[in-house]
Amino acid sequence: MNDLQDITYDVDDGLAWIVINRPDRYNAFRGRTIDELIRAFKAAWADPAVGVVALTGAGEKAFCTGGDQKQRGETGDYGPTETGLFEVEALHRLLRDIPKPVIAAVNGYAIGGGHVLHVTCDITIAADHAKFGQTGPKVGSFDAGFGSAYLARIIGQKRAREIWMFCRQYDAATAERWGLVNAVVPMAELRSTVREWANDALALSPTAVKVLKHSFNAETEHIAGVGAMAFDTLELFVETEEAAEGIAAFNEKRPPDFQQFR
Ligand code: S0N
Repeated sequence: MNDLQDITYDVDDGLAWIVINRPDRYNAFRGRTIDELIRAFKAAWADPAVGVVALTGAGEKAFCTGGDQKQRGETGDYGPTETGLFEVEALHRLLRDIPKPVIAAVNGYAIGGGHVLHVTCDITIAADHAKFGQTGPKVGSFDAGFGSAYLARIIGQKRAREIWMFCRQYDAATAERWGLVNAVVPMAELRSTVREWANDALALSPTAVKVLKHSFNAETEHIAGVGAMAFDTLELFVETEEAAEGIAAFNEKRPPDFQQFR
């Protein structure tokens, strides 16, 4: 993998590490980041030397804080991409479809579209300082596909609705209690813990694991249809003054004022 700017990709003894490498933006993604993530996950899928994939963020502040709000404030979109499309929905599909376990190693904030990324991974292992939450209704966006409906399958309707309707942040202990993460460890042990989990998975029959992953997916596959409609709706919504108020408020470091849109 060459020409990577926003991520790094390394394979270590059967485990592919994909690292979102934009720490000055708290590992928020732009269009290019999504393109590179898609390339990396496809490379891991195609490589017979890879049996498990880990997704994490650079540094200790953030796993990923979703769409790059500074970029969005400047240009109204997430910047140029290879195809002209902003392919975050395709990335969600790929995280589900790649027939190998994907572990989110949450090394800090998993917020907004970054929270959706860990939700879509098979397993989440979090550092004990990690924070979780959605911000869409605060910043003029939403993920009404896997980010909400699949989230509710994982932690239940009441808690999923709380996350999206109140936009609070939750610590790692709460996330573990809710079943949103599989394990919580000190930051210093995050990578080694992922390595141990990967070793256990790498010892198993890849075909059995592949078929099991497809079976787990099948039960929630219909959410992709709702998600497609939701992303179409989001494209229209982000053009509105209501959405613009959310982005402007974040970039001006003030609370949004949505009163006139009620
Ligand atoms: C993570 C938070 C809670 C951290 O707060 P804290 O500790 O107070 O630090 P800050 O001072 O706020 O942040 C430190 C520096 O990092 C920058 N930064 C943080 N997050 C982002 C970001 N997402 N984009 C760009 N920069 C970011 C800060 O600006 C700050 O920099 P300096 O020091 O230079 O000021 C807090 O930072 C926070 O709440 N962040 C924003 C989280 C957020 O709202 N993310 C976006 C949520 N929405 C999405 O992800 C949806 C995108 C999407 O999927 C989509 C899909 C398809 C079609 C359209 C869309 C769409 O949305 O348009």
